[in-house]
Amino acid sequence: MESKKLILGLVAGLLFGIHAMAGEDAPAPMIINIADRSSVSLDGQWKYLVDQYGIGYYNYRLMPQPDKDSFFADKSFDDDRTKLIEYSFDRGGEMRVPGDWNTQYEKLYYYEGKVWYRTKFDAAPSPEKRYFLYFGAVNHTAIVGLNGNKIARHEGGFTPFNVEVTGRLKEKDNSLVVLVDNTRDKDGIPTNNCDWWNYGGITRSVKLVEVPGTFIRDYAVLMDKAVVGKVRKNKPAKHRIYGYVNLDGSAAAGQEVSISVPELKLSVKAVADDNGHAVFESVAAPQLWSPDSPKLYDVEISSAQDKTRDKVGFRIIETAGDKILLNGKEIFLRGISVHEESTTPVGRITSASQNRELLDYAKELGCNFVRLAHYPHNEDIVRQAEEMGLLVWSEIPVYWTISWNNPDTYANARQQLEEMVTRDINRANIIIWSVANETPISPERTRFLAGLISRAREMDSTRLVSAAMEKVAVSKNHYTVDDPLLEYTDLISFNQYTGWYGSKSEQCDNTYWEFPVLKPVFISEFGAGALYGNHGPKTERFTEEYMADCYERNIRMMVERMPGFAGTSPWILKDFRSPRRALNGIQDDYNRKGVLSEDGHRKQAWYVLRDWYMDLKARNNE
Ligand code: GCB
Repeated sequence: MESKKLILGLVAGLLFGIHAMAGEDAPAPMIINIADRSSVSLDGQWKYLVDQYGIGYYNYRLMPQPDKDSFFADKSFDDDRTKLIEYSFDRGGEMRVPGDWNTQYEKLYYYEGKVWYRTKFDAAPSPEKRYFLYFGAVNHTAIVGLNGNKIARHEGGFTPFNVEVTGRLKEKDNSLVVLVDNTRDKDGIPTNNCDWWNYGGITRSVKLVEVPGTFIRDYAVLMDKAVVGKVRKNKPAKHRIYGYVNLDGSAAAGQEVSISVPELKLSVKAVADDNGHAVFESVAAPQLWSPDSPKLYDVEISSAQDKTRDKVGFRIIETAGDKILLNGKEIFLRGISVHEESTTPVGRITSASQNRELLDYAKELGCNFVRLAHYPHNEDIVRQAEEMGLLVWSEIPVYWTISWNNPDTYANARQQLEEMVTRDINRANIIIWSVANETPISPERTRFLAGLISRAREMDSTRLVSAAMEKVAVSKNHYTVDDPLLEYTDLISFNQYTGWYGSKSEQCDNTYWEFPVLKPVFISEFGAGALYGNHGPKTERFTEEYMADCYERNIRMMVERMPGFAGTSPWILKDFRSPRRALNGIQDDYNRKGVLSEDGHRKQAWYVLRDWYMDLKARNNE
């Protein structure tokens, strides 16, 4: 019966392109605040084998092989040279985890495809505990095998997942094999066409996490914007503090959990329902989190067997007409867009100091906001930004032309959205969830995105939800945004490249804007390209002078002729790798729209932007 099912599954998989095979279950539900859990790091040098044709997975008929014949078996030619075993991880090269493979070996610079990773580790499993393998991110698809068997599959290159391995660990020499595949896919999220480097690999940390039999899996501690009771002069107002705790384990149902914020004298208990879900509410008067005063409170969540600590902030973000209000006060978002790419060496970010470097640049520019484009960035950068008082726009890689009619594509976009929101729901600095970037308007696309927006709101009603849309010409000098998605978003947020794509800088001077609805206008991108150190007339493309001039004119245009202008995140903090940039001697595989070069040199446009932001800051007494 089982084998019949398997055969049917295989046939269905081949016919309908369903990828998951036996043993490739979805990961366990996400465990959050992983840094606070008891864990062992599995980071370091792993063994790797490049597998262009998928020979470690398929047989020569391109049928998936049983685990024992696949590379998940982790055999080696050297185990028994009388046998024909045509691989050996021990003979493979070493690959750093976390890290992208493209920048670790020159021969892998352009490589997209399958790479096998293997590490070995000892463990001391206790029968009372449960164990999970946690992956911060693997780009793009990961199939995880432990001690010879595939156990889970995850799709989505920028969000964490964990796989339960309770009862599967040995004391010595556990073999952890991960098949990583970053092949671009027309039906994927992102799809096969985008403007950033498709860095492959186990790009974020891996841990073995130990939790009690019934443990606190995830939770939210949020604040309602409505004020409770009377506000006393010079005292913070009282608000409803509410949220949930999800317990995971056989003893979850009916168990009591406690949530406390000692500094606020808040201590509340709740009881989990049959699904382990406990909701709570209380009242407190927190000092609100803001860029000027990024106040965070220690929170402790405890259950019969488990306890976890976190830091949370409380803030109110809302819109009123065409204004964005933070804690009831109008705020202008002085932002910058950022890719998760380091300066020296250039590659996927793998350390807290690389995160810090980018955020320090943003602070130096005078920003109070960063757009973490175009996918969920690592958790540490969000947390550091929170401590530094930087507001965040966080987005999923629904970018350009997605397969809007494919239900699997939608399911994956929704899964990535849920993973992003679940991981970061307690981060006060995130004020905008974005579900898409520059997607072409059609009824299918609007249905797809409206579905994601409504899911984001269902999971979290304390933030704004939006998408980076596009402008459209009403007449030669007159632009608007005419997108049915505006009905669903909180902002008129869109990218506009006046002066760069399709026009010259002067175009900014006589471009006029008007919008069909009264909502805050947020320019999620504008910009121009320049090679650092390339000088010439301001009419010559890719000179610093052109870029600086284009910035100046854009800023003037937005400030003077864009009604409801409430903030911007120019494109982009630093030059970043992109396969779409083929102009040798100038681009050399880099998108040159950074106000910094790829290694952190300031271009003239940096100073234009910084002067504007510093001036705004001074005028607001910030
Ligand atoms: C955009 C995209 C961004 C690109 C940028 C560009 O509109 O959102 O991902 O990198 O333009 O440089 O063309």
